[in-house]
Amino acid sequence: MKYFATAVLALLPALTSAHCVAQRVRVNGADQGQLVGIRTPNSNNPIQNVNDGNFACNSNFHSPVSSTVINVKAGDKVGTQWGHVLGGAQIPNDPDNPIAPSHKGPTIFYLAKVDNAASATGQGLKWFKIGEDGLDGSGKWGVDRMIASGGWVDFQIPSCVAPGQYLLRTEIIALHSATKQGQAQFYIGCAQINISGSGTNAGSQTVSFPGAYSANDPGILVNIYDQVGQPTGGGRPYKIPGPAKLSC
Ligand SMILES: *[C@@H]1O[C@H](CO)[C@@H](O)[C@H](O)[C@H]1NC(C)=O
Ligand SMILES: [Cu+2]
Repeated sequence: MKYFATAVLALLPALTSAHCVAQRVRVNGADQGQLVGIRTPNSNNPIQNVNDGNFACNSNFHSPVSSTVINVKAGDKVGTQWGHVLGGAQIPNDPDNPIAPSHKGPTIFYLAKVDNAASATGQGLKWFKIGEDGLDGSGKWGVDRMIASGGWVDFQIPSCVAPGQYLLRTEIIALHSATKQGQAQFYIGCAQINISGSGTNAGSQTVSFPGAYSANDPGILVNIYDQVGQPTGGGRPYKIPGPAKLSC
């Protein structure tokens, strides 16, 4: 009995904080290193208020924040890696790394043009969506594909994006409790990139963060479960929040 009680208690922290943080960037598969060119919060707790003042890029970052701005070409595939905690696993064979599998939902990338990606805060920027992966026809989510990729989410920088420095906002929305307003979990990180190329588009259909999402968006206040309680969407299409993504 004593052993059982101890084992249950030992599980509790993992059960109550099965969250994640973005912590690495890769360019065409080349890992740039932990905390290089990306701001990673100290806490893996999600934001749940869509009007949170730090909804653009999160807050309370590991210090020092990287001064690296990662060079990419328009058309490159850029990825960000999520992990349960900084470094990935919190315990050996951590079942909640890169994120608890219960945390179904979409993965999304936005860009915002800035003068200096190393020093720009996320505040007051005009964001445009460049990548999104929601629910597919077999009931699998962007988060399922992120887990299968070892925490990586990759999207292509559209070839028409204008050269210059940008913040890349990587986002996961975990919808396991989203049937109640205010219970969707937003995981957010911002990478610092410098895009080269000959494109001319620095965003169409731009949005502000906070501002772009509302608490009762159909992709935020939503039941993802089917009739037998599986998180497959129940055959209903899932509408990823935010504007349409840029198409060149
Ligand atoms: C951004 O890329 C351009 C073109 O390659 C380069 O000239 C410039 O120095 C880069 N800026 C930074 C901050 O890396
Ligand atoms: Cu969580």
